[in-house]
Amino acid sequence: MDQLNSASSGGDLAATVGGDAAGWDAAGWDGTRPQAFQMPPAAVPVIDLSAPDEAATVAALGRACRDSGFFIAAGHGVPQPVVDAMFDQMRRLFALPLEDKMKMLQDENNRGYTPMAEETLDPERQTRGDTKEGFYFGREVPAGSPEADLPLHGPNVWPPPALLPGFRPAAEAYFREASTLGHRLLRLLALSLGLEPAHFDRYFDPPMAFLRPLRYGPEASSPGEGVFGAGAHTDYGMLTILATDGSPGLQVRLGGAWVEVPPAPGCFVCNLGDMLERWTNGLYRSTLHRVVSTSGKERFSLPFFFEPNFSAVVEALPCCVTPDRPARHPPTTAGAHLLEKYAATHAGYQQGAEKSGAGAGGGRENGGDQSDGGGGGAEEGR
Ligand SMILES: O=C(O)CCC(=O)C(=O)O
Repeated sequence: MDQLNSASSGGDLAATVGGDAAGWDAAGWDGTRPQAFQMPPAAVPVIDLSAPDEAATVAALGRACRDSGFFIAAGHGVPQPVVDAMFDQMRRLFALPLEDKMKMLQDENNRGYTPMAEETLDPERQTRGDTKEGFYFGREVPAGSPEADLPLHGPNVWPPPALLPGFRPAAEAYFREASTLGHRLLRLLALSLGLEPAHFDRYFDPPMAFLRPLRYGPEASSPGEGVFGAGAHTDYGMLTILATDGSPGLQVRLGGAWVEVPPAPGCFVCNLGDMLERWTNGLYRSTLHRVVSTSGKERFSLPFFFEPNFSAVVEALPCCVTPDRPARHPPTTAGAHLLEKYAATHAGYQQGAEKSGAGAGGGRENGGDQSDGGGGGAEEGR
Protein backbone atom coordinates (compact mmCIF):
# COMPACT_ATOMS: atom_id res chain seq x y z
CA MET A 1 0.00 0.00 0.00
CA ASP A 2 2.91 2.41 0.18
CA GLN A 3 2.36 3.34 -3.42
CA LEU A 4 -1.02 4.78 -2.49
CA ASN A 5 -1.06 8.49 -1.97
CA SER A 6 -2.24 7.73 1.51
CA ALA A 7 -3.78 10.08 4.02
CA SER A 8 -1.80 8.61 6.85
CA SER A 9 1.61 8.23 5.34
CA GLY A 10 2.62 11.73 6.27
CA GLY A 11 2.63 14.78 4.08
CA ASP A 12 -0.38 14.62 1.85
CA LEU A 13 -3.39 14.33 4.10
CA ALA A 14 -5.68 15.29 1.25
CA ALA A 15 -5.45 11.93 -0.49
CA THR A 16 -9.04 11.04 -1.19
CA VAL A 17 -11.44 9.36 -3.50
CA GLY A 18 -14.75 10.65 -4.70
CA GLY A 19 -13.87 13.71 -6.78
CA ASP A 20 -12.59 14.58 -10.21
CA ALA A 21 -9.02 13.77 -11.00
CA ALA A 22 -6.99 12.30 -13.80
CA GLY A 23 -7.39 8.56 -13.94
CA TRP A 24 -10.81 8.51 -12.28
CA ASP A 25 -14.12 8.50 -14.03
CA ALA A 26 -17.69 7.88 -12.94
CA ALA A 27 -16.93 4.19 -12.60
CA GLY A 28 -13.84 4.70 -10.48
CA TRP A 29 -10.21 4.23 -11.33
CA ASP A 30 -9.96 3.88 -15.10
CA GLY A 31 -6.70 2.03 -14.94
CA THR A 32 -4.72 4.53 -17.02
CA ARG A 33 -2.14 5.49 -14.41
CA PRO A 34 -0.36 3.92 -11.51
CA GLN A 35 -2.40 4.09 -8.35
CA ALA A 36 -0.11 6.71 -6.83
CA PHE A 37 -1.64 9.17 -9.28
CA GLN A 38 -5.20 8.03 -8.83
CA MET A 39 -6.30 9.53 -5.55
CA PRO A 40 -8.34 12.62 -6.39
CA PRO A 41 -8.82 15.44 -3.93
CA ALA A 42 -12.30 15.16 -2.50
CA ALA A 43 -14.60 13.67 0.00
CA VAL A 44 -13.57 10.23 1.18
CA PRO A 45 -9.96 9.93 2.33
CA VAL A 46 -7.78 6.87 1.94
CA ILE A 47 -6.23 5.90 5.25
CA ASP A 48 -3.33 3.46 5.15
CA LEU A 49 -3.54 1.47 8.35
CA SER A 50 -0.13 -0.05 7.70
CA ALA A 51 1.64 3.31 7.76
CA PRO A 52 4.30 3.45 10.48
CA ASP A 53 3.32 6.87 11.84
CA GLU A 54 0.32 5.98 14.00
CA ALA A 55 -0.15 9.55 15.19
CA ALA A 56 -0.60 10.69 11.58
CA THR A 57 -3.03 7.83 10.95
CA VAL A 58 -5.06 8.77 14.01
CA ALA A 59 -5.14 12.43 12.99
CA ALA A 60 -6.31 11.53 9.47
CA LEU A 61 -8.95 9.22 10.89
CA GLY A 62 -10.29 11.88 13.24
CA ARG A 63 -10.50 14.33 10.37
CA ALA A 64 -12.38 11.83 8.20
CA CYS A 65 -14.80 11.09 11.04
CA ARG A 66 -15.57 14.77 11.51
CA ASP A 67 -15.72 15.63 7.80
CA SER A 68 -17.70 12.85 6.19
CA GLY A 69 -17.84 9.84 8.51
CA PHE A 70 -16.44 7.80 5.59
CA PHE A 71 -12.93 6.64 4.80
CA ILE A 72 -11.26 4.02 2.64
CA ALA A 73 -9.15 1.62 4.71
CA ALA A 74 -6.00 0.52 2.88
CA GLY A 75 -3.23 -1.56 4.43
CA HIS A 76 -5.90 -3.16 6.59
CA GLY A 77 -4.32 -6.59 7.08
CA VAL A 78 -7.26 -8.69 5.87
CA PRO A 79 -5.75 -11.25 3.47
CA GLN A 80 -7.09 -10.86 -0.06
CA PRO A 81 -7.64 -14.64 -0.47
CA VAL A 82 -10.08 -14.52 2.45
CA VAL A 83 -12.02 -11.74 0.72
CA ASP A 84 -11.90 -13.50 -2.64
CA ALA A 85 -13.10 -16.79 -1.16
CA MET A 86 -16.02 -15.03 0.50
CA PHE A 87 -17.06 -13.32 -2.73
CA ASP A 88 -16.79 -16.62 -4.59
CA GLN A 89 -19.01 -18.32 -2.02
CA MET A 90 -21.57 -15.54 -1.91
CA ARG A 91 -21.93 -15.60 -5.67
CA ARG A 92 -22.66 -19.32 -5.39
CA LEU A 93 -25.11 -18.67 -2.58
CA PHE A 94 -27.12 -16.12 -4.54
CA ALA A 95 -27.02 -18.36 -7.62
CA LEU A 96 -29.02 -21.06 -5.78
CA PRO A 97 -32.63 -21.48 -6.92
CA LEU A 98 -35.01 -19.12 -5.13
CA GLU A 99 -36.72 -22.16 -3.65
CA ASP A 100 -33.50 -23.07 -1.79
CA LYS A 101 -32.91 -19.52 -0.65
CA MET A 102 -36.47 -19.25 0.66
CA LYS A 103 -35.75 -22.24 2.89
CA MET A 104 -33.16 -20.01 4.60
CA LEU A 105 -35.59 -17.12 5.11
CA GLN A 106 -34.74 -14.68 7.91
CA ASP A 107 -35.75 -15.99 11.32
CA GLU A 108 -36.96 -14.28 14.50
CA ASN A 109 -33.39 -13.05 15.07
CA ASN A 110 -33.24 -11.47 11.63
CA ARG A 111 -30.67 -14.03 10.53
CA GLY A 112 -31.05 -15.63 7.14
CA TYR A 113 -32.29 -14.67 3.70
CA THR A 114 -33.94 -11.35 2.85
CA PRO A 115 -35.46 -11.65 -0.64
CA MET A 116 -35.33 -9.03 -3.37
CA ALA A 117 -37.16 -5.84 -2.30
CA GLU A 118 -37.83 -7.12 1.24
CA GLU A 119 -35.98 -4.11 2.64
CA THR A 120 -37.00 -0.51 2.05
CA LEU A 121 -34.28 1.67 3.52
CA ASP A 122 -35.95 4.97 2.73
CA PRO A 123 -39.70 4.37 2.86
CA GLU A 124 -40.50 8.07 2.51
CA ARG A 125 -38.88 8.32 -0.90
CA GLN A 126 -39.00 4.81 -2.28
CA THR A 127 -41.94 3.57 -4.31
CA ARG A 128 -40.76 -0.03 -3.90
CA GLY A 129 -38.23 -2.03 -1.99
CA ASP A 130 -34.48 -1.96 -2.57
CA THR A 131 -33.53 -3.83 -5.75
CA LYS A 132 -31.33 -6.20 -3.82
CA GLU A 133 -31.44 -9.49 -1.93
CA GLY A 134 -29.25 -10.42 1.01
CA PHE A 135 -28.41 -12.69 3.89
CA TYR A 136 -27.66 -11.81 7.51
CA PHE A 137 -25.07 -13.85 9.40
CA GLY A 138 -24.32 -12.76 12.95
CA ARG A 139 -21.82 -13.86 15.54
CA GLU A 140 -22.78 -17.50 16.08
CA VAL A 141 -24.69 -17.85 19.37
CA PRO A 142 -25.59 -21.42 20.40
CA ALA A 143 -29.29 -22.18 20.92
CA GLY A 144 -30.06 -22.53 24.60
CA SER A 145 -27.22 -20.28 25.75
CA PRO A 146 -28.20 -17.31 27.93
CA GLU A 147 -27.24 -14.92 25.13
CA ALA A 148 -29.70 -16.65 22.80
CA ASP A 149 -32.53 -15.12 24.84
CA LEU A 150 -31.58 -11.69 23.51
CA PRO A 151 -33.26 -10.32 20.40
CA LEU A 152 -31.06 -10.70 17.29
CA HIS A 153 -28.97 -13.43 19.00
CA GLY A 154 -29.00 -17.13 18.16
CA PRO A 155 -27.63 -19.68 15.71
CA ASN A 156 -27.18 -18.61 12.11
CA VAL A 157 -29.24 -19.92 9.24
CA TRP A 158 -26.40 -21.46 7.24
CA PRO A 159 -26.79 -22.83 3.73
CA PRO A 160 -26.92 -26.64 3.88
CA PRO A 161 -23.36 -28.02 3.52
CA ALA A 162 -24.67 -30.44 0.91
CA LEU A 163 -25.50 -27.46 -1.29
CA LEU A 164 -22.55 -25.23 -0.47
CA PRO A 165 -19.86 -26.99 1.55
CA GLY A 166 -17.44 -24.07 1.33
CA PHE A 167 -19.76 -21.32 2.45
CA ARG A 168 -19.62 -21.53 6.23
CA PRO A 169 -15.82 -21.90 6.47
CA ALA A 170 -15.35 -18.94 4.11
CA ALA A 171 -17.85 -16.79 6.02
CA GLU A 172 -16.35 -17.68 9.39
CA ALA A 173 -12.84 -16.88 8.18
CA TYR A 174 -14.03 -13.56 6.81
CA PHE A 175 -15.94 -12.81 10.00
CA ARG A 176 -12.82 -13.39 12.10
CA GLU A 177 -10.69 -11.14 9.92
CA ALA A 178 -13.28 -8.39 9.76
CA SER A 179 -13.70 -8.55 13.56
CA THR A 180 -9.94 -8.17 14.02
CA LEU A 181 -10.01 -5.13 11.77
CA GLY A 182 -13.04 -3.78 13.64
CA HIS A 183 -11.24 -4.05 16.98
CA ARG A 184 -8.22 -2.34 15.51
CA LEU A 185 -10.31 0.52 14.19
CA LEU A 186 -12.00 0.90 17.58
CA ARG A 187 -8.59 1.45 19.10
CA LEU A 188 -7.69 4.10 16.51
CA LEU A 189 -11.08 5.76 16.93
CA ALA A 190 -10.55 5.94 20.70
CA LEU A 191 -7.13 7.49 20.20
CA SER A 192 -8.57 9.99 17.75
CA LEU A 193 -10.90 11.17 20.51
CA GLY A 194 -8.09 11.49 23.02
CA LEU A 195 -9.29 8.41 24.92
CA GLU A 196 -7.38 5.37 26.08
CA PRO A 197 -6.92 2.98 23.17
CA ALA A 198 -8.98 0.32 24.96
CA HIS A 199 -11.85 2.68 25.75
CA PHE A 200 -14.45 1.00 23.52
CA ASP A 201 -13.30 -2.58 24.13
CA ARG A 202 -15.63 -3.12 27.09
CA TYR A 203 -18.63 -2.51 24.83
CA PHE A 204 -17.42 -5.03 22.25
CA ASP A 205 -16.77 -7.99 24.52
CA PRO A 206 -18.46 -9.56 22.73
CA PRO A 207 -19.74 -7.38 19.88
CA MET A 208 -22.97 -7.65 17.98
CA ALA A 209 -21.62 -8.15 14.50
CA PHE A 210 -23.39 -8.98 11.27
CA LEU A 211 -22.01 -10.00 7.92
CA ARG A 212 -24.45 -9.22 5.15
CA PRO A 213 -23.75 -10.51 1.64
CA LEU A 214 -25.79 -8.45 -0.82
CA ARG A 215 -26.68 -8.95 -4.46
CA TYR A 216 -28.14 -6.05 -6.43
CA GLY A 217 -30.13 -7.00 -9.51
CA PRO A 218 -29.23 -5.49 -12.89
CA GLU A 219 -32.24 -3.16 -12.90
CA ALA A 220 -31.17 0.48 -13.25
CA SER A 221 -32.15 2.72 -10.38
CA SER A 222 -34.45 5.62 -11.10
CA PRO A 223 -34.20 8.18 -8.29
CA GLY A 224 -36.93 10.32 -9.84
CA GLU A 225 -39.32 7.38 -9.66
CA GLY A 226 -38.25 6.32 -6.19
CA VAL A 227 -36.39 3.18 -7.31
CA PHE A 228 -33.00 2.52 -5.71
CA GLY A 229 -30.53 -0.30 -5.26
CA ALA A 230 -30.55 0.78 -1.63
CA GLY A 231 -32.51 3.78 -0.42
CA ALA A 232 -30.78 6.59 1.47
CA HIS A 233 -30.00 5.71 5.06
CA THR A 234 -27.48 6.08 7.81
CA ASP A 235 -26.13 2.96 9.50
CA TYR A 236 -27.45 2.36 12.99
CA GLY A 237 -24.43 0.99 14.77
CA MET A 238 -20.78 1.82 15.43
CA LEU A 239 -18.85 1.01 12.30
CA THR A 240 -19.49 -0.56 8.90
CA ILE A 241 -16.67 -2.21 6.95
CA LEU A 242 -17.72 -2.70 3.33
CA ALA A 243 -16.16 -4.73 0.54
CA THR A 244 -17.56 -4.54 -2.98
CA ASP A 245 -17.04 -6.40 -6.23
CA GLY A 246 -15.70 -3.21 -7.81
CA SER A 247 -18.97 -2.12 -9.42
CA PRO A 248 -19.95 1.52 -8.89
CA GLY A 249 -23.17 2.59 -7.20
CA LEU A 250 -22.41 3.70 -3.64
CA GLN A 251 -23.11 7.39 -3.10
CA VAL A 252 -22.60 9.53 0.00
CA ARG A 253 -24.53 12.67 0.83
CA LEU A 254 -22.00 15.46 1.35
CA GLY A 255 -22.45 19.20 1.19
CA GLY A 256 -25.95 18.84 -0.18
CA ALA A 257 -24.93 16.63 -3.10
CA TRP A 258 -24.64 12.91 -3.76
CA VAL A 259 -20.97 12.02 -4.18
CA GLU A 260 -19.98 8.74 -5.84
CA VAL A 261 -17.55 6.58 -3.88
CA PRO A 262 -15.45 4.96 -6.60
CA PRO A 263 -14.38 1.37 -6.09
CA ALA A 264 -11.04 1.06 -4.33
CA PRO A 265 -9.65 -2.39 -5.15
CA GLY A 266 -8.13 -4.22 -2.21
CA CYS A 267 -9.51 -1.70 0.28
CA PHE A 268 -12.61 -1.41 2.47
CA VAL A 269 -15.06 1.46 2.50
CA CYS A 270 -15.63 2.22 6.18
CA ASN A 271 -18.31 4.44 7.64
CA LEU A 272 -19.49 5.42 11.07
CA GLY A 273 -22.97 4.66 12.32
CA ASP A 274 -25.45 6.41 14.58
CA MET A 275 -24.05 4.99 17.80
CA LEU A 276 -20.65 6.58 17.35
CA GLU A 277 -22.35 9.80 16.34
CA ARG A 278 -24.29 9.65 19.60
CA TRP A 279 -21.21 8.76 21.64
CA THR A 280 -19.38 11.74 20.16
CA ASN A 281 -22.38 14.03 20.52
CA GLY A 282 -22.44 14.70 16.79
CA LEU A 283 -18.72 15.41 16.45
CA TYR A 284 -18.25 12.27 14.35
CA ARG A 285 -20.73 11.79 11.57
CA SER A 286 -23.11 9.04 10.61
CA THR A 287 -23.72 10.11 7.03
CA LEU A 288 -26.52 9.32 4.62
CA HIS A 289 -25.59 7.00 1.78
CA ARG A 290 -27.42 4.99 -0.86
CA VAL A 291 -26.85 2.72 -3.84
CA VAL A 292 -27.86 3.90 -7.30
CA SER A 293 -27.43 1.12 -9.83
CA THR A 294 -26.43 2.29 -13.29
CA SER A 295 -24.28 -0.43 -14.82
CA GLY A 296 -27.08 -2.69 -16.02
CA LYS A 297 -25.25 -5.57 -14.34
CA GLU A 298 -25.69 -7.30 -11.04
CA ARG A 299 -23.53 -5.99 -8.20
CA PHE A 300 -22.25 -7.81 -5.12
CA SER A 301 -21.25 -6.12 -1.90
CA LEU A 302 -20.45 -7.27 1.60
CA PRO A 303 -21.09 -4.98 4.55
CA PHE A 304 -19.82 -6.06 7.96
CA PHE A 305 -21.70 -4.24 10.72
CA PHE A 306 -19.59 -4.02 13.87
CA GLU A 307 -21.78 -2.98 16.79
CA PRO A 308 -21.49 -2.77 20.59
CA ASN A 309 -23.08 -5.53 22.62
CA PHE A 310 -26.82 -5.46 23.17
CA SER A 311 -26.76 -3.89 26.64
CA ALA A 312 -23.96 -1.37 26.00
CA VAL A 313 -24.99 2.08 27.18
CA VAL A 314 -24.48 4.68 24.47
CA GLU A 315 -24.34 8.22 25.80
CA ALA A 316 -22.37 11.33 24.96
CA LEU A 317 -18.71 11.07 26.01
CA PRO A 318 -17.67 13.78 28.48
CA CYS A 319 -14.92 14.85 26.06
CA CYS A 320 -17.57 15.70 23.47
CA VAL A 321 -19.88 17.74 25.69
CA THR A 322 -19.31 21.41 26.52
CA PRO A 323 -21.58 24.17 27.82
CA ASP A 324 -21.87 25.35 24.22
CA ARG A 325 -22.51 21.85 22.99
CA PRO A 326 -24.77 20.08 25.45
CA ALA A 327 -25.67 16.42 24.96
CA ARG A 328 -27.97 16.11 21.96
CA HIS A 329 -29.45 12.72 22.75
CA PRO A 330 -30.53 10.96 25.94
CA PRO A 331 -28.57 7.81 26.83
CA THR A 332 -29.75 4.62 25.16
CA THR A 333 -28.49 1.08 24.82
CA ALA A 334 -27.16 -0.45 21.64
CA GLY A 335 -29.95 -3.04 21.66
CA ALA A 336 -32.72 -0.55 22.30
CA HIS A 337 -31.36 1.74 19.63
CA LEU A 338 -31.15 -1.05 17.06
CA LEU A 339 -34.61 -2.37 17.82
CA GLU A 340 -36.11 1.11 17.81
CA LYS A 341 -34.59 1.85 14.42
CA TYR A 342 -35.15 -1.56 12.85
CA ALA A 343 -38.91 -1.54 12.74
CA ALA A 344 -39.35 0.66 9.69
CA THR A 345 -37.27 -1.06 7.02
CA HIS A 346 -37.68 -4.86 6.87
CA ALA A 347 -41.02 -6.25 5.81
CA GLY A 348 -39.95 -9.78 6.74
CA TYR A 349 -38.54 -9.24 10.18
CA GLN A 350 -41.54 -7.57 11.75
CA GLN A 351 -43.45 -10.78 11.35
CA GLY A 352 -40.82 -12.56 13.40
CA ALA A 353 -40.23 -10.03 16.14
CA GLU A 354 -42.03 -11.85 18.95
CA LYS A 355 -38.78 -12.56 20.77
CA SER A 356 -38.28 -8.95 21.75
CA GLY A 357 -41.87 -7.84 21.56
CA ALA A 358 -40.31 -4.67 20.19
CA GLY A 359 -40.40 -5.10 16.43
CA ALA A 360 -37.14 -5.15 14.56
CA GLY A 361 -35.45 -5.41 11.26
CA GLY A 362 -32.33 -4.27 9.54
CA GLY A 363 -29.49 -2.11 10.77
CA ARG A 364 -29.97 1.32 9.32
CA GLU A 365 -31.87 4.54 9.66
CA ASN A 366 -33.71 5.82 6.62
CA GLY A 367 -32.88 9.10 5.00
CA GLY A 368 -36.21 10.86 5.27
CA ASP A 369 -35.38 14.45 4.56
CA GLN A 370 -32.72 14.04 1.89
CA SER A 371 -33.41 15.27 -1.57
CA ASP A 372 -31.92 14.31 -4.88
CA GLY A 373 -29.49 16.67 -6.55
CA GLY A 374 -29.04 19.45 -4.05
CA GLY A 375 -30.30 20.96 -0.86
CA GLY A 376 -31.80 19.39 2.17
CA GLY A 377 -29.33 16.63 3.08
CA ALA A 378 -29.69 15.42 6.64
CA GLU A 379 -26.08 16.41 7.33
CA GLU A 380 -27.00 20.01 6.82
CA GLY A 381 -28.91 19.98 10.04
CA ARG A 382 -25.79 19.16 12.02
O1 LIG B 1 -23.81 -2.11 -1.16
C1 LIG B 1 -23.25 -1.07 -0.82
O2 LIG B 1 -22.32 -0.58 -1.46
C2 LIG B 1 -23.70 -0.32 0.41
C3 LIG B 1 -24.60 -1.13 1.30
C4 LIG B 1 -25.12 -0.32 2.43
O3 LIG B 1 -25.11 0.89 2.44
C5 LIG B 1 -25.65 -0.99 3.60
O4 LIG B 1 -25.91 -2.19 3.54
O5 LIG B 1 -25.82 -0.30 4.63
